[in-house]
Amino acid sequence: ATAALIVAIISYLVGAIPFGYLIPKWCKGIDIREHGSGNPGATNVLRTMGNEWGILVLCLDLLKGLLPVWLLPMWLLPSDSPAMLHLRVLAGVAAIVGHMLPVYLQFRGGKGVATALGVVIVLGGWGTPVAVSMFLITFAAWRLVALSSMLAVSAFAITQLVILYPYPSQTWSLLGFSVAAPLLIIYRHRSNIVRLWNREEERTEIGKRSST
Ligand code: NKO
Repeated sequence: ATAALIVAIISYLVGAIPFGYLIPKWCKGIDIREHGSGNPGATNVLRTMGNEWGILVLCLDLLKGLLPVWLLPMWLLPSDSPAMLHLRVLAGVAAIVGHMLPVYLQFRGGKGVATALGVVIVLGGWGTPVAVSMFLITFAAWRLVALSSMLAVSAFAITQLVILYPYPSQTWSLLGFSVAAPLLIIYRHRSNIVRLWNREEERTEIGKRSST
């Protein structure tokens, strides 16, 4: 129980580091909240500052999910502990919630896609390659990052459900995560859903830069 509390707090604080806000502020003096979609995420940084900056934020936000899930449970539990999976899931949820609701930014954070990708790279399972493939194929077709993100997390949830459902007693935490994280991420995209519905969502062209 103590290990769980330590993991939850540290993962939250790591997830809450708002790289999508800090990188534009530190490197160019830009307040990302006043540009593009206003979202402090990789897509909006790419849209506002260019490809290389977007990729930098993507990598940093991904590490916020990957490192806590990978390292903290490994340090705190013996490697054969049956609680390992549950502690990893807890770390993942805390990091994603930290990204979405960061203390450092009055709880106005990002949408959690890049951080969730970092989490599921460690948690593993077939959902991850399926989600990444779904993202790449639909992005190639439509260039709408928010739509591709929502389709990717939906594909993740469905794949994980189909694969884990026969083993509910060992994998209940991962099963719960696999449904809850995509729902949270889609909920964070509600402004994008309205724009997509009204055909106002901006397409993201890799290589071009919109007005700053
Ligand atoms: O500014 O509102 P915006 O257009 O920026 O941004 C919408 C966008 C916000 O997300 C991001 C991060 C972009 C990351 C792109 C790489 C995603 C690769 C595949 C994701 C699979 C995740 C699976 C997680 C399962 C829980 O959407």
